[in-house]
Amino acid sequence: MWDDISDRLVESQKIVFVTGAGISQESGIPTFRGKDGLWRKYDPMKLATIDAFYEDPKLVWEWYEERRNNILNAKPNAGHVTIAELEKYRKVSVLTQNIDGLHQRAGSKNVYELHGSIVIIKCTVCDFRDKITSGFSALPPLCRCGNMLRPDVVWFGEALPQDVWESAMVEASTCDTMIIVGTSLAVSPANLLPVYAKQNGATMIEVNIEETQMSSQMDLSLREPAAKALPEILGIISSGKNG
Ligand code: BJW
Ligand code: ZN
Repeated sequence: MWDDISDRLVESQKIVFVTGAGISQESGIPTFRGKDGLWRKYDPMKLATIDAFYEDPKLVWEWYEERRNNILNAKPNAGHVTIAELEKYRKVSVLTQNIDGLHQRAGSKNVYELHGSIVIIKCTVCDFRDKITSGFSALPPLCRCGNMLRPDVVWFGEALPQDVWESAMVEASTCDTMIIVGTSLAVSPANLLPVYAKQNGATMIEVNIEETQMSSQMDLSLREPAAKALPEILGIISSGKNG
């Protein structure tokens, strides 16, 4: 299996990564679904929708402040660093559902944040939008215009940023290799990106400790943590050798 795939990896010109919470798990950031996932402890509909926000903005903000604090203290792991390193060898882009900014902090240049960013804060009414890394003394924080601020992330029922989504569709449809890392592929429309790549005939590789709903369509599934599997892939590409 590896023999065939390593040939194709060595020949690849454009690699697109689709990443999810699993890649940051080894940086100490919890995933959403699965054994220790956030949605085991919290109800997504009470925290990650606009209705929930207006219902109890303080509760939603407390949850985000705790996560912002954890994320700002987290460091990219070998998975993120390997993807950034691959840019030395191939054309690489990263379509991430993560809001933690760890790909950029690891050095990746072409990162598309499908679900926004937890460090960007925007006003619910006016066009204020800025990067804010310090904590807020009162929750919910208010904008200079007097209305509530919110994290610039995409909640359920909200559209993805249109320019990011359009670029992501183009990237997915034009790659020769797609590597899907640490995502359950349970959330749409991000879970369509592998479908676009597959339709374009891309080599499909999945890195996930568990099976996903697209596992059967993969050319290779690596059932290993991202920080272990991605350096193996880099090793094959950078050496230009098979196996
Ligand atoms: C490892 C590992 C290791 C662990 N190494 N692997 C019914 C009702 C309402 C809505 C819908 C509905 N049916 C469908 C919808 C649409 C909805 C949706 O898909 N819902 C499904 C859950 C059913 N989607 C939306 O609402 C989206 N918007 C939309 O569709 O808009 C339409 C529209 C169009 C036009 C106008 C208006 C609207 C928006 C989706 C937004 C998702 N937001 C969140 C929260 C972001 C903010 C925040 O973080 O606070 O995004 S939810 C959460 O899920 C987060 C993630 O990005 C996303 C995906 O999760 P991910 O990354 O896959 O993580 P997990 O935990 O699921 O998986 C981790 C994986 O890693 C696992 O497989 C592990 O095995 C693996 N793993 N450790 C390798 N070390
Ligand atoms: Zn405002």
